[in-house]
Amino acid sequence: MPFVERVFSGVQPTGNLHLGNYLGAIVNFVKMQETHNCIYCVVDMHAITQGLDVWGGPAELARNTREVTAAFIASGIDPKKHIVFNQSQVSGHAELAWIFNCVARMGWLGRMTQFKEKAGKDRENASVGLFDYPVLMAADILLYRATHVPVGEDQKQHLELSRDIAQKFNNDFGDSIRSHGANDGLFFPLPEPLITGPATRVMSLRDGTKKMSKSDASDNSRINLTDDADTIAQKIRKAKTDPEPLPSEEKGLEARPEADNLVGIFAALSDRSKADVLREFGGGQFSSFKNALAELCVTKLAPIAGEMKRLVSDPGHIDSILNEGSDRARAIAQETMNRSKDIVGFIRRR
Ligand code: AQP
Repeated sequence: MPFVERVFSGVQPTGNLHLGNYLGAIVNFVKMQETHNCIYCVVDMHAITQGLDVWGGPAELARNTREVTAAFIASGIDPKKHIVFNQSQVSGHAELAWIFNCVARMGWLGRMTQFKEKAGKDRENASVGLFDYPVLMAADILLYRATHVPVGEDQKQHLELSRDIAQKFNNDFGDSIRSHGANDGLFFPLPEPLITGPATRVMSLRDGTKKMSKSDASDNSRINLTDDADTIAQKIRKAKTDPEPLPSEEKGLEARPEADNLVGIFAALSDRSKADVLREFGGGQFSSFKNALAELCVTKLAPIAGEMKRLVSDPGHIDSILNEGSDRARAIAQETMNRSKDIVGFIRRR
């Protein structure tokens, strides 16, 4: 592989960070730090792609940006060893997205299920940014020529699009890439999605067929990273289940989405497999399993909530982390932009 391995991923500052974001993404961000150079981004430019009513306006955006940064750090991301920053501080994201806009095809974007879901029936009224979201995401990743991207299951299709864009850029500009020194004609890597663990798609606590989501109108559908111990315990107790006892084997979770979801959450939080969890709780009633799950959630999440609270109470400190991270990110981004511009044929000041 001709590329140095590098990890990139992002989280939108759209409020209500939840257990799905934590288990599907942030936990894996933390793990990847042991083996890779990592860049973790608060993607504030993505956050404004929906209506103001969704992202909440300027004051809310800044507050949420600091809160996601605090969640990264409270969960164990080290901003000294790795890079933590907010997207809008590095102009290369928007610049590379423009080049990629001219590489990506309308048909590719038209197939994106997240756009279809978020735009709903009123597509004419959706922002151009929402349609273009996956192209900006490709630029986020490839600006750092990242090779690995830890994400939840819902982002798989967008990652495939990033790979298509990288591949088409390499093909379209192959001769120019070679004439600028890359003999193999490859400038961008095809980034690999890392979708790992037993909770890559955490489902709503009210409906096991729906993804746990920041924008769900029911707060009881999700566990927010900022929830206190009582709220967490109450939400788990109220979580929808079915009347059957828990099965003893994983096969018994098929067609039981709520049970499957709760067992998956338990497994992910305790770093065990679902089979192992069922060996302990199989055959028992949901009530005792829920008590154990509530206790586990509180043990794992309450310290994070406490640390987040402490960190957001000092916005100056958070901003200095973001500024420093942005400086380091910009240095890498600048190199990619210079080379991309040369490859495309844009004249630049030398
Ligand atoms: N339910 C989930 N299970 C597992 N992983 C999830 N992720 C999101 N929801 C789940 C992962 O979290 C990372 C950051 O996601 P994002 O900032 O792009 O947020 P999102 O996907 O927009 O979050 P929501 O809650 O799904 O928002 P809305 O309500 O707007 O639809 C990503 O890696 C994502 O896969």
